[in-house]
Amino acid sequence: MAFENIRIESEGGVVTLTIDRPKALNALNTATLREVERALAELPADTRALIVTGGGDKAFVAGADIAEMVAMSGTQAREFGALGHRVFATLESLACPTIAAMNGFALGGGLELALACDLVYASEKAKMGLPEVGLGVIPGFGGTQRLTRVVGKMRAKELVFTGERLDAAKAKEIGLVLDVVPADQLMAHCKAVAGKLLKNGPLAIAQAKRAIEYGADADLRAGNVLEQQTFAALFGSEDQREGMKAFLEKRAATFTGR
Ligand code: DAK
Repeated sequence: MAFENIRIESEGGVVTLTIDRPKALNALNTATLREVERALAELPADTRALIVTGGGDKAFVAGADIAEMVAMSGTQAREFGALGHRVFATLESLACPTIAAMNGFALGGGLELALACDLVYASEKAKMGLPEVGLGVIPGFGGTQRLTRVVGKMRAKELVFTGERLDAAKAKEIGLVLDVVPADQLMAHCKAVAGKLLKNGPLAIAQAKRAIEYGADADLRAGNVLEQQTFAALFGSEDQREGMKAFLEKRAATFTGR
């Protein structure tokens, strides 16, 4: 698959998707979002983890593309917003875990992209925020919703109303990123996390992700029903038999994802 604005690399079940328009600090325009959409639809069947990062040495993603948005009509903005929402929802719904390796500026749509990933790790030089109100608009790719669910309503309001840019340490303090690592160790760190996931049953991780994702937006009783169903759904799978047999036989499990 040929792409102009992104790169896809795959190694041992870990796919790395790099938004790669360093001249525009990896800003998301329609063409880039369409390429991400296509890449997600065409992920290799054996993908066990996806790492999302930015090309060049400055930015993860500096936002939606302001040069493309400046002259949009309301109808075009609706289409652009729908595309972004669709792509980020697809990313969020992947069965495999997704990791944002936030290697620099993650502003506007860039932070929204990270927020659609399961786990976010930042380099020490990452800077993030939702500065859209300074451009006369509001976050349009899910930022008002996903940020609120991660950091709470009041902190989300502060960040969206002020458009303030946080450094990585402050972002970690408020739970917006999991860990902060030196820039030259970020990818190794994310790959090491992916390596830990690879040892576990992919079907189990997929069901756990589903229970947490859907359960987080449900009331406790509905969430617990969902957990019971996803738990039961794993029984009878080859992975469940293999995982438990391997424990009893005191050996490492070999999971097939079936
Ligand atoms: N869009 C387009 N180009 C961008 C860009 C962006 N978001 N960010 C940077 N660039 C371009 C710059 O224009 C510059 O291009 P040239 O002048 O070289 O042609 C190049 O990248 C390098 O940027 P700088 O020269 O500015 O680099 P600096 O190191 O000086 O500054 C910076 C880095 C990240 C602080 C600065 O570039 C910056 O402030 N960038 C804009 C950040 C930003 O405001 N991001 C939020 C974008 S708004 C919606 C849908 C979506 C959204 C809203 C509504 N609807 C459907 C309604 C989402 C909105 C956003 O994400």
